[in-house]
Amino acid sequence: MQGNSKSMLPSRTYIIGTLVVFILFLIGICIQIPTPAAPSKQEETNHCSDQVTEKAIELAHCERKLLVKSVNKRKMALNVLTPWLAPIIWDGTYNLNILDKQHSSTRIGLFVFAVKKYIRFLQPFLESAERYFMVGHKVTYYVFTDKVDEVVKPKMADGRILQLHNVVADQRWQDVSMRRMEILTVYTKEYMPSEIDYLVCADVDMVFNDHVGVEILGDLFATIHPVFFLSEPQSFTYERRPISAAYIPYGQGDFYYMAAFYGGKVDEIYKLSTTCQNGIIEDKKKNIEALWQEESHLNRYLVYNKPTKVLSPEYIWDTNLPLGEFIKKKRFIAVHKDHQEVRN
Ligand code: 4YA
Ligand code: UDP
Ligand code: MN
Repeated sequence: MQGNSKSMLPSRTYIIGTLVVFILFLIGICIQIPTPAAPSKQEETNHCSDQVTEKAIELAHCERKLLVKSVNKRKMALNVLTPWLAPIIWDGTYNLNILDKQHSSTRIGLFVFAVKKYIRFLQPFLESAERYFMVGHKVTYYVFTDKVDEVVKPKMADGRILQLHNVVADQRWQDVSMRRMEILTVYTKEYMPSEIDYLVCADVDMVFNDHVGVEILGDLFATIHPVFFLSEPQSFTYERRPISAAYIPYGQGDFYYMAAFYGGKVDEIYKLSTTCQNGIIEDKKKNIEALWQEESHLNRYLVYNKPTKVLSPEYIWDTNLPLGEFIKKKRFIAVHKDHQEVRN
């Protein structure tokens, strides 16, 4: 028994020998494979920020993913790219650090009308813009009003300019709203080219409620209407009468865009406003008006001139709307108003 078991155990010399060979083998590996250099500070930071970005994207996509799962509707607006490969900007789809650096010398205009009773919306609009709109960038506010004397200038950060301009007060609210296109044709041609790079056009009856920055900028961008972002195109409220210059046939059009927030490079907004204004004039000659005034013309323009960037309903929201729990950042929200009262 003893002899047997002894013969099965390896001898001490054998064990030591194996160990020596193994150690030599390890040393060999260490010599052959150079140890990887420790990551540089820059690499470490990049790696770290990649991880943070991934996490942020994961969290930000959560609401959108839930929405994708829980509604049985058209989901095109929930994608992050349009069929023509323009980005759709949802929270978490962009890296602001990179974009802010790219735009360190970009000059941005914010165009807004505050005519007649809508002057009451101007102060909260501008104050909220100081807090959330293009913070840290060069901004010029282009305010058009019939009440220049009543404008309360907000406390503005460095690099921000307020321009006040007089504009006629049309009687009908529809005409006030459409007048914006005419003014745009003039300013994007005569003044803005030497003053700004990008122009953002907004309704005044809104407030910025969360970050709105350079992630929105592109040659031509527009915002998906928060009421129609899950709707089928046949229910979009496009102008459907072929007689109007804003006519969009059934079967065409990708999104219903809202005229309360859109923009682009100055020369792009010159082209856009000129086309829309010509359409408005053509319709007026025929004694017709598009269903949603300049918004109808804007939508027609964008069917045939696809925006290079599309903003999700995060960029125009109304807290009266359903599904708000899925919209993580409500960046620009409607101020609730008595339509009848303010328009009279
Ligand atoms: C505007 O929306 C405002 O007049 C509304 O008060 C609201 O803020 C809306 O925008 C988001 O078809 C509780 C929401 C009821 C929404 C009704 C539909 C209207 O849609 C139209 C196009 C125009 O875009 C109007 O501007 C828009 O109403
Ligand atoms: N507007 C204005 N005075 C008016 C009517 C309209 O200044 O009497 C401007 C204002 O900038 C407003 C925009 O035109 O935000 C569009 O009109 P409104 O906001 O009433 O349209 P809605 O968003 O309710 O469809
Ligand atoms: Mn409005």
